[in-house]
Amino acid sequence: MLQVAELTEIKDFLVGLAEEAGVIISGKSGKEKFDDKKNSVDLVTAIDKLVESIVSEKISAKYPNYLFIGEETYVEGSTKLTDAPTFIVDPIDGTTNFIHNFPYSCISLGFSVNKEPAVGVIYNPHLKLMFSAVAGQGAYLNGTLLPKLTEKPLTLQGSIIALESGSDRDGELFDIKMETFRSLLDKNHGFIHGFRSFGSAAMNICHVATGQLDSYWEGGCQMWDVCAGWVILKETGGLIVSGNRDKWENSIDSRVYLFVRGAPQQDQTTFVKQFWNNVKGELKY
Ligand code: LIP
Repeated sequence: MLQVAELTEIKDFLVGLAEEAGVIISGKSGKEKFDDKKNSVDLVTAIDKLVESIVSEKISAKYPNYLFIGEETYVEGSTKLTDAPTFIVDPIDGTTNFIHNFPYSCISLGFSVNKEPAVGVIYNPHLKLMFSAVAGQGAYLNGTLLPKLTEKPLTLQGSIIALESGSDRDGELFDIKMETFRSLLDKNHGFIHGFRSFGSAAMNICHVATGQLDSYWEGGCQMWDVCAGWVILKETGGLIVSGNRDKWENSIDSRVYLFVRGAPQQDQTTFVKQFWNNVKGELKY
């Protein structure tokens, strides 16, 4: 069992790494050629790979006994998340934003133990937003403790929710997402105040943690997109359930998520049930 002191040291180390990576990310934003991954809206640049390589090397040098999973070296069907202490890293979350020089790309540095996020650091170098958390020790934005939002009322209709199209743009997954979006906005169904789509899972989760967003729903993103934000959100009283109906338990590698800001527990429960009533099918990955 890792002690708080070691987890805090890991957090501090990751903050330094994030700042180093941030210089590269902000300096190269909007200037890089890109390649397709699974299709022409699932993109990667040489900087994604460079930042992951730098981060991986420094982490492995300092913590040789812990494992590393990164977006750009992950091998589908081969790389497995285990209970072992593991760094889970997205070198540039919001790569499409990075390519377009839209200031919502960030580095997301997570650390899990027994598959539970224990440390999270997310840094947006364009907006100079450094989010960090150690499980049980609070979440911070630029060194200031973020409040637990357990008294702030929450309703579905009165919410703004982050919704992402993701990179699956045809077939059943796409149809379920579009029909769910419509139902949430429809005056005769969710009639929510609105949706936002920042193109970065990690930043979406951070804005839910601060209460600026009330919730974020996505299927298809991965453990490296959510690991760091997971612990940051939990430290502000947030709730994380499946993005599919009636699944109150979730895991960082499920690929289907509903993140809900801190609020009175009954409000969170009612919100989740009402949200699930608008989900138009089961997202399977
Ligand atoms: C992105 C996620 C986002 C998702 C995008 C993409 P990346 O991660 O943060 O939530 O909608 O499709 O997966 O690829 O920029 O690291």
